[in-house]
Amino acid sequence: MTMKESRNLDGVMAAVNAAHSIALVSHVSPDGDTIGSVLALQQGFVQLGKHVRVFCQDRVPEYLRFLTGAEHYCQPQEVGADERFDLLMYVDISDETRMGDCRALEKQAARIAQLDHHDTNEGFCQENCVDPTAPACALLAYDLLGRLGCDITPEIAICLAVALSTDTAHLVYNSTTPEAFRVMGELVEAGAPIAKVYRRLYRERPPRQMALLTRALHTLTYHQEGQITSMMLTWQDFADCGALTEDAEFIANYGMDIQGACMSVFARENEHGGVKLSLRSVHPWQVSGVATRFGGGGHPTASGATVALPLEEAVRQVVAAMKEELEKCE
Ligand SMILES: [Mn+2]
Repeated sequence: MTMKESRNLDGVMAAVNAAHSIALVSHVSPDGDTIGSVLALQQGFVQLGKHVRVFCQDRVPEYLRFLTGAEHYCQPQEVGADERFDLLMYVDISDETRMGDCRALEKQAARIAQLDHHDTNEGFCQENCVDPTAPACALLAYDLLGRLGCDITPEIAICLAVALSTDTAHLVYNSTTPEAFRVMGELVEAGAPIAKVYRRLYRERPPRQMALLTRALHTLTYHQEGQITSMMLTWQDFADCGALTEDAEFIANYGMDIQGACMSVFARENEHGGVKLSLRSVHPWQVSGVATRFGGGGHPTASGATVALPLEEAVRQVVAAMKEELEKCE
């Protein structure tokens, strides 16, 4: 099967065409792909004369607030009880927990559709375009906008470039397809300033994030002769650094930046007392199975879960599960 054949946008496209009022939803703890794709779709749908609102349970992280339209995000509680949407569209939402409180919007929507690229997605909407061969939802959003005849303005191009870049680490992950490079080329042509996007997303950081990174690296532990690495942060670390949960997102990848590492876990306490786990692996090792065991999900080499365990116990259990995965592969 070619990539294009596995991506059927017809149902979603018809649903968009038939709708006047559309609600777009980003996932909880939003990343660049879910935010950039939603904001690009919003601007494109507005060109078509649609009335569009964008939702996320959580706040847009600071590093994404420069994107056009980011200030329009609402929380689901801000919707009036009598407000109706012709179409509710989930974007980059792997399962029925990832929209969080936005799920409440379903009862005010006539139709529900989704664009997603997680291979754990079971197609829980009426119209599903789920393409696990796409390294980012941005490619589906770009495809959809093109087919709807929308103009890719420089503002839309930046949103999509950010979305594509964040899920591929600026086109370097193993998941990066030739299509991703082609689309990025077209986005650059449409006005996306790619060097600026790179510096903004990956190089410049507020001092509080550097302080968190320093603390996390202090906890770096090697298991199984360094094939598994772990790092952790307590909620007190966040408080001491004046940081928020979202400030730690970038740290997960450091666990894989060590020679010989096959899998890594980065665990941090959240303000509710739970522990958020970010799991990473290098191909061919997979962490999505481990994430599923802890009630989470995601991509084969980048997954996550949230557990109600003490921090150190959470790490111990995940490392034990990773050991089992390693043994399976050997
Ligand atoms: Mn994504």
